[in-house]
Amino acid sequence: MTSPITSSRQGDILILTSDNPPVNALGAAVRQGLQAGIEEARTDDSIEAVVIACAGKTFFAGADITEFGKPMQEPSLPLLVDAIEALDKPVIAAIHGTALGGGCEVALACHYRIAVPSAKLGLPEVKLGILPGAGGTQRLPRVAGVEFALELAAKGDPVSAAKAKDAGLVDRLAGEDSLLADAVAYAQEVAAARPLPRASAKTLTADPSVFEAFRNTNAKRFRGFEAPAEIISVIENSINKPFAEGAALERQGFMKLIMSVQSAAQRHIFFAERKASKIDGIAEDIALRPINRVGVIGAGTMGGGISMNFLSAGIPVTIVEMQQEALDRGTGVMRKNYEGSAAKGRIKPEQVDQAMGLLKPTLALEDLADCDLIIEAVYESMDVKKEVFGKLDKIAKPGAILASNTSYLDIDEIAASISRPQDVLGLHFFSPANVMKLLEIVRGEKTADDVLATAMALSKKIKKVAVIAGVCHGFIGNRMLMPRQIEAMKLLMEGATPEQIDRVHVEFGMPMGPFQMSDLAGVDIGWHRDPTRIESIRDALAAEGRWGQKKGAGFYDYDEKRNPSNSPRVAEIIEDFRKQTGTPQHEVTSEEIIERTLYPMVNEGALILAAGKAQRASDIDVVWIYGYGWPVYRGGPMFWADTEGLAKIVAGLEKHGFEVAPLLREKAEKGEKFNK
Ligand code: TC6
Repeated sequence: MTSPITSSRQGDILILTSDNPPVNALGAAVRQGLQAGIEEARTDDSIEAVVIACAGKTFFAGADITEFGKPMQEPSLPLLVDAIEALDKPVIAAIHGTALGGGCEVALACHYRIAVPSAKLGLPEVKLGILPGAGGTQRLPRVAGVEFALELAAKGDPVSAAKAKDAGLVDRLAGEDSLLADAVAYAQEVAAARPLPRASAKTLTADPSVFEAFRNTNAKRFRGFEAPAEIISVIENSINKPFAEGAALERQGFMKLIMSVQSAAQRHIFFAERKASKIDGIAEDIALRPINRVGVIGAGTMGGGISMNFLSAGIPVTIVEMQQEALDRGTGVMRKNYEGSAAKGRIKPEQVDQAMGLLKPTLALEDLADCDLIIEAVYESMDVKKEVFGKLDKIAKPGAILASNTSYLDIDEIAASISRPQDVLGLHFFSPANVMKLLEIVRGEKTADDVLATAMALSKKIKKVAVIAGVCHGFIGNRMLMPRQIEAMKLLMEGATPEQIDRVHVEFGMPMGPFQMSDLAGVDIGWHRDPTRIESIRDALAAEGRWGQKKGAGFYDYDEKRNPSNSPRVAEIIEDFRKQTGTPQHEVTSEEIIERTLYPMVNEGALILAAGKAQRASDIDVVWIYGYGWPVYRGGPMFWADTEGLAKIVAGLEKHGFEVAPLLREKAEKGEKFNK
């Protein structure tokens, strides 16, 4: 087998180039090739310095994650980076694309680092539930300071080459198109310089208060995760110690984390997210429909948020409303949102006008005639949606994709009501649509393959994580949410309190529990259709104007800053309902809450899977991670069920009288898992 590493010479400079598409992951063959190259440099007296570079779109983007959990082939990455650093001739890392994880650690082991301005550097291991295990926790703080290292390694977000240079992680910026030439020139310049700047030779020092301050500032972000805490403590415990001692602590931490369920869960999601974009039965190279202008019907919260996704990606949007006032209000909110992002430094000030300049507000539906994709975000009613689609059928140009943002309604029924069902699909954005990463792409019975593939490709352009869902009530996410909400209400009736149920969910790792979610979304949803009806606790709250956060009262009371507190009035309402219905009371435990609210979600997931409404179990996990904030360290509901044991889930469901989904039972009996 040919090595992915080629060695070539420019005068007395040895150039080692890796070509291991797609991302130059540091798999065994790459490590072996690099080791051989370093050995060549060590033994060949005519070589004065070495440049390590990569072909293709990026510098090494990390260790090869697919090798984790398998027997390690020599040389290990820690051994390789130590060998690079130990070479008695200068080694220069020539960085483009992304130098991530093990790739960044290779760069840190090099004596000099030169990068193109567009490059990014980072230690994202924490996002896979592990820590930089090839000296990264030790070399980075020595090179760029403890605070910078904590930011990079414990949070995992990469930095630009310019920031890396300011911090000392990059020594020099190259021309965008002359990286190799600049790196070789750099190598010639430093070829004779001694002593070689070795990161490991420096002493790691820091003010001890830095660590506590960092933990406190990021407590919310790190809640529930094991890896950030381990990374911080490895760096903290290495202060004033020789490199070898710190490296040994790092190794211990790495071995502990790589075996953890959290890391398995996070790695599962890494691959699940990428797998979700593959559509079964559709060739990856299918010709896509061009999308040069998008139409959005409805300038409310949803329509505005949806539009912003396209504007931010540079795609012009025509937005339609029925009344001038609503149109002005909607576009005003969009501008305010952009201005808010600019004030927080998330976008550049000039990007506000750039994005808004791509927006064409109008009151005329006919103005959508030149749009390639039209998304309706109007009132959630089948009659209203059909009326809108009927009009679009006449207005839209041939081949335009017609999408509904419905959360529940039957896409096939909408499609069947017009003359071009093949162009219809669901694009279910999650609120706030400009923020939430998830997009459910709903595949109708007649949706054309190229329509689906175009939507998937577009989702990447607007930086969404998209999942294909089949037509069913609530699609994947909301369909699974329903049994959870129903059980949570039943538990209230049987003796639990909203705060108890919410607490169990938050302790599990969810951003909020079922009642906090109701208060955020609106307790009054669905109630306005018949405000005289008071058949449930929800109805009673809505009838009293307790519509949730927007009214300062829902399942909780809220102060002006929206801080919640327990509501004596809600307790009374619950008690009244318990008495009226004569519901037997018992003491509800945390275990029962988990079994009765989360197990039925897994059960529903199994039904969805068996009915082909999700392509794969991992897609369901992706929906819950990106649409509802399921803790990524638990890998999504189906992965979590696998780790709990499917037999345990089945037993729990049976104990509480649920009908077990046949697929779940079958897998439990065979000892199988949803995710292999
Ligand atoms: C580490 O380094 C630990 C070190 C310590 C050791 C002791 N390995 O994301 P894309 C695949 S941990 C294997 O769509 P992009 C990916 O699955 C690692 N495979 O591309 C996909 O395969 P598919 C630390 C990998 O241009 C294909 O490459 N590093 C790896 O949108 C394309 O990926 C990271 O965590 C990998 N490391 O983004 C970085 N990376 O085509 C992880 C990617 O079969 N990678 N693949 O579906 C990324 O963040 C992004 O891939 C990217 C490129 C920004 C490099």
